[in-house]
Amino acid sequence: MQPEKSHPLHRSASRSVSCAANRFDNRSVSRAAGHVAHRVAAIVCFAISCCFCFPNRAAAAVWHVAPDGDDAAAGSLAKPFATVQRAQKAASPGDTVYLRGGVYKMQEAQIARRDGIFAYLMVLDKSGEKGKPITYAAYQDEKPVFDCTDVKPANCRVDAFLVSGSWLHLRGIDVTGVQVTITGHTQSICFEVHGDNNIFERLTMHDGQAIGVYLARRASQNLILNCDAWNNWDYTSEGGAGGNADGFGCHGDGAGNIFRGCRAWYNSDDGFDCINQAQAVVFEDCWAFYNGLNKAGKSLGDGNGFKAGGYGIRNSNVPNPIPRNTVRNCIAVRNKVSGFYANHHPGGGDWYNNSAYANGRANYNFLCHKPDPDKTKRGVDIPGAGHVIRNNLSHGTPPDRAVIQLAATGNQIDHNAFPPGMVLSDSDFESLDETQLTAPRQPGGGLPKLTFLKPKAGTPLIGAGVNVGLPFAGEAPDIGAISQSPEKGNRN
Ligand SMILES: [Ca+2]
Ligand SMILES: [Ca+2]
Repeated sequence: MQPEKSHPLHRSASRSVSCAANRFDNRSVSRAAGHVAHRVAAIVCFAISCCFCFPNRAAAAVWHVAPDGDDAAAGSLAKPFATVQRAQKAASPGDTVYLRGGVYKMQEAQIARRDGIFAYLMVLDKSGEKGKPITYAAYQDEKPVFDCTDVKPANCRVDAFLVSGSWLHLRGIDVTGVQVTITGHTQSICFEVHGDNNIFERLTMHDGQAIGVYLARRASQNLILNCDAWNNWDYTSEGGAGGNADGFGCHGDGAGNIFRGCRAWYNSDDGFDCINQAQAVVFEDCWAFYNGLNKAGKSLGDGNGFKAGGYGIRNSNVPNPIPRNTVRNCIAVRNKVSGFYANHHPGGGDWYNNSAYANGRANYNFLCHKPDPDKTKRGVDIPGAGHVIRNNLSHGTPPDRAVIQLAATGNQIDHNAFPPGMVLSDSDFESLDETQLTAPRQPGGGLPKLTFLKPKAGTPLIGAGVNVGLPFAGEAPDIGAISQSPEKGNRN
């Protein structure tokens, strides 16, 4: 078995053999000659060392996996492996594993690890290193599809991928059909993440019963970039209520996780959910729409666009300090219940430059919770405080549903387009064509360009915001997630 380029381990072996040979040869020469010979040998040995001891990072190995591959093959482009697990065995930090396009029809016999009720179909537990990630990427513009429809281990929670390794970069992988086999409370997951410093890019997770990307345990410093999760509904469990399939979830105790440029729609529970996240998380340039519903419009689970908080209804295990989450440049449209939701969070959050349109109960809902003083029973719901709310817009709901459950004092609220201070009309926007939200991504994976919810020139939204630390051109940023001028403070 040979990779396409020399493997670092092979190069180390060459070095030790060469140096041992030089030491042996020097024994038989005279002292004077030996001195010269020793110097020559030292130079030769050093030269060999330079060639073989310090592998050039650019020479990292490349491996290939294909649906018609063979795990006994070399893993080359011409003779690819069949499975991700085999490629992981071969890969070292700095290496790239290319996944050829086509359907990988996963089977129950391929489950890599079982642990109690958990069945992990593929486990990425070998880490890269800082500056030398192991990359698992779609080959060129091909589309590797991991179809998990046939993987139905009885009474198990199913993960398509468990990523417990760190310094990994996954790009361009499609996961579909992940199953739920438990009829009570449970969840299945497309990508469960326990590691740190990973990048999850251009992953697509759809038409299954599972959560898309789910960060848990010590997962920290992960970037979830330009991923899409749609049409996920856990119809097998809890009578089909659909209360567990979110698009994206962050529920660990690690810091520094960022969701950027991701879309979630028609997921049966919420679009983005960090109810159990103990350290601050950032959602930016993300879109959530039609969550809590299925394509036919059936009402399913919770149905919030961004459930950006939690803990408040608990009497124990509330993190200290309470995490302060950030939601910026995000869009929430026609989610069943709330577009942007604080979800009983006991502290405030930072909400900048978001746009909410026509969400079912409210565009913005800052509901908080006052615990029971004796902590023996559920406390009472109260309006939220501690928030900083700037440059956001609300449209498409009755005025009394634009912003709800916000305390009259204790928040910093300014430069928003909220009624009654500013009531927008349809004519303030270039377009209200929601179909733009599901348009194909740009070639590099960026979100499609929108005229939907984009303020028209001359409207009161232009230049009416305040500097919140995001880039903008001109005197002041625009209000909302989509700027009239692309360079004016958002990346959409
Ligand atoms: Ca739920
Ligand atoms: Ca949820």
